[in-house]
Amino acid sequence: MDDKKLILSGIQPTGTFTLGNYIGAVRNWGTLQDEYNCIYCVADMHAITVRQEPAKLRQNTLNSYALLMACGVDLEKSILFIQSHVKTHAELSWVLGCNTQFGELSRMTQFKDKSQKHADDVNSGLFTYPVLMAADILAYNADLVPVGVDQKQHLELARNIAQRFNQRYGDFFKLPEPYIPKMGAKVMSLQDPTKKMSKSDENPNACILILDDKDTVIRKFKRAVTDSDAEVCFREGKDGINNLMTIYSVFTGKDMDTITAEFAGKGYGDFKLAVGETVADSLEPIRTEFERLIQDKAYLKKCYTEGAEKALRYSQRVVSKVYHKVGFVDKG
Ligand code: ATP
Ligand code: LTN
Repeated sequence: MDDKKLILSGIQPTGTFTLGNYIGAVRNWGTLQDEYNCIYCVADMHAITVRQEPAKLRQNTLNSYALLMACGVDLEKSILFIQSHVKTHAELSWVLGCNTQFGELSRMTQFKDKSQKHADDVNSGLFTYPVLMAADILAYNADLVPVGVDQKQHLELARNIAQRFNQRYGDFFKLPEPYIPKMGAKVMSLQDPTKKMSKSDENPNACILILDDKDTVIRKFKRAVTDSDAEVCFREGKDGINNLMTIYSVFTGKDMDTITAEFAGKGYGDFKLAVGETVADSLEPIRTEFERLIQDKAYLKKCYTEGAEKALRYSQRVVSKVYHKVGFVDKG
């Protein structure tokens, strides 16, 4: 490869992507492709840390793959694959797990949250999941990892694991840096703007799904929880309005002062409608492209098969060196 920096990221196929996933992560995956070499995966192995219905997981995985393409991941420029198709991730994960402390994993806030939420199934995969995520990144010796702010702690752990490995076995891994967008790194729920917008929210009005149609998008924005004064301005304590302004700003490129001026003297109703229409119009081409791609199963299969071959070739070189470094006998 050339001397461009390498980007790696993943997303779980646990449902349809939300506007939070799109703004915080996936949208940037497309825009980074010219400046960097990019490798992206649908993290289906991560998804089974919580119970999944097998047929649904398979469907969600294919949908996620097609949706990433529809969101702008270009297979001429980037590698896009399904995580379980590339065995090096699990192989490296074992070695990295032997270089990760129980205490470090116990401190992961997502583990604490998810083990409370799924108290009947606190399985060891849920606990060691950040090690697999570190393996996803380190198997390619990636420089940068575009994610939303909620993944920052996992990324710090990946750096610590890499550093520990380097101390024990000699300098080898790069220390991956998070790439977190300045705007929209944490899109909030439309129903409770103190909480992150999340795929797994039970309230369907709390999140915009990328595949929602125009009327649905507008309806959800109209119902968004705001506050009792009527000024569209970005200020502490106005969580709902701040969130809507951030979303509007991301799609229009307008800064907060410009948005305030645009809606001076108008009510929240006008503002919510404008945000809804802007978002719906921006998502429309994605929905159309997704509908086209998901029909063509043969083409999708060709894409993810080639993606996995490229990813395997790349990561195999790294993982073979790791195996040698830790003292495994080289294969003939
Ligand atoms: P789940 O509810 O199943 O935990 P999720 O919606 O949190 O799912 P993930 O698959 O965990 O989504 O995240 C995929 C990517 O989207 C990650 O990079 C994550 O940081 C980012 N992301 C998720 N939610 C948001 C949000 N509300 N705002 C910005 N980025 C987000
Ligand atoms: N754990 C992440 C998804 C994910 C990821 C990765 C992100 C899996 N592997 C590698 C960045 C790099 C999540 O749940 N959002």
